[in-house]
Amino acid sequence: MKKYLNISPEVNEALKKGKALVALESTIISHGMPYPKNVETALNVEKIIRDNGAIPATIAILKGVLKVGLTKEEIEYLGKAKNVLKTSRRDIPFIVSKKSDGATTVASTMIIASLAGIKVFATGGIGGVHRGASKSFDISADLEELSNTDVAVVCAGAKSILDIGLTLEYLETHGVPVVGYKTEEMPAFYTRKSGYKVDYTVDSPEEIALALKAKWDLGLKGGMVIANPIEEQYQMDYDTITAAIDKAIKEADEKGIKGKDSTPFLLSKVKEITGGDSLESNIMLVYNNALLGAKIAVELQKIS
Ligand code: PSU
Ligand code: MN
Repeated sequence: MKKYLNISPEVNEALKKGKALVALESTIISHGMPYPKNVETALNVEKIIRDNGAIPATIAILKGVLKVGLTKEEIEYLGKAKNVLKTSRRDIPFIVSKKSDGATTVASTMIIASLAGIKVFATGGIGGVHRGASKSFDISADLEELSNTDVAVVCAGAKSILDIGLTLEYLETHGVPVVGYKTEEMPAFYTRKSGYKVDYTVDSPEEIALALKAKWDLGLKGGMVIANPIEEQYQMDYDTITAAIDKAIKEADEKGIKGKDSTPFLLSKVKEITGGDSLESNIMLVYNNALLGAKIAVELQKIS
């Protein structure tokens, strides 16, 4: 394992001393937001986590090495690079063997976090069952990972580029709890409402930590989706975002965009159509998730 995994000195020390840690993904940097906002956001997220008593561990694959805890320079590099590959579970073997650079998705970040011993991960949104999946079979590997790998994922729900109802069904089948933080409704990333209910509502980070401990103590493998709605003042107008997403999906269909290109294409189209408003909401919800992730990591550390 040592040959493949490189843990930064700071993260290593935190692991040794039993400090709270929060993993962070890198596809959000390379494919989720434009430069320089992506780098600025990634660095602010790390600061929020530190300010709330935990150590951040941004994860990526650089020259074939699984890196846990990127330096500022490495984050800057990923933010600017054009040839970094979006890396999910199936891509890891080749990114490693070819010594390439890979930005990690939710799925691969969970895998690497778990290898390092990190249990809490904060991001923006998870992948899910795409609209029209009954024909395309496009279901994100993130969902399969959530059913297998013991890492809790704090997100702002799932974007309605996905079929949120089918995503929840899939998670139920695979035994992944979907928990709403101070909400009974599954948030839809840019908006607090989706029309779908979460399985459980929790009102404190401590409650989440207790449920995670129980799950893993009992050997119930897999993660948990902690759905943390975007703050009221930053959410987008429901009709505006719905129209933008519908338009983006139509364009993707017309252009025949499929597979791993689908999510990045839809994200950037929505951003373009909303004239950057969606980017501002996106950034604010990531900060909100970083804050909650740090609090959960601190609570989990107290009881483990
Ligand atoms: N959803 C977002 N923003 C993102 C992603 C999803 O709102 O940046 C990224 C994450 O890295 C996620 C990946 O793991 O897209 C899912 O891609 P796919 O649907 O191809 O599995
Ligand atoms: Mn897909």
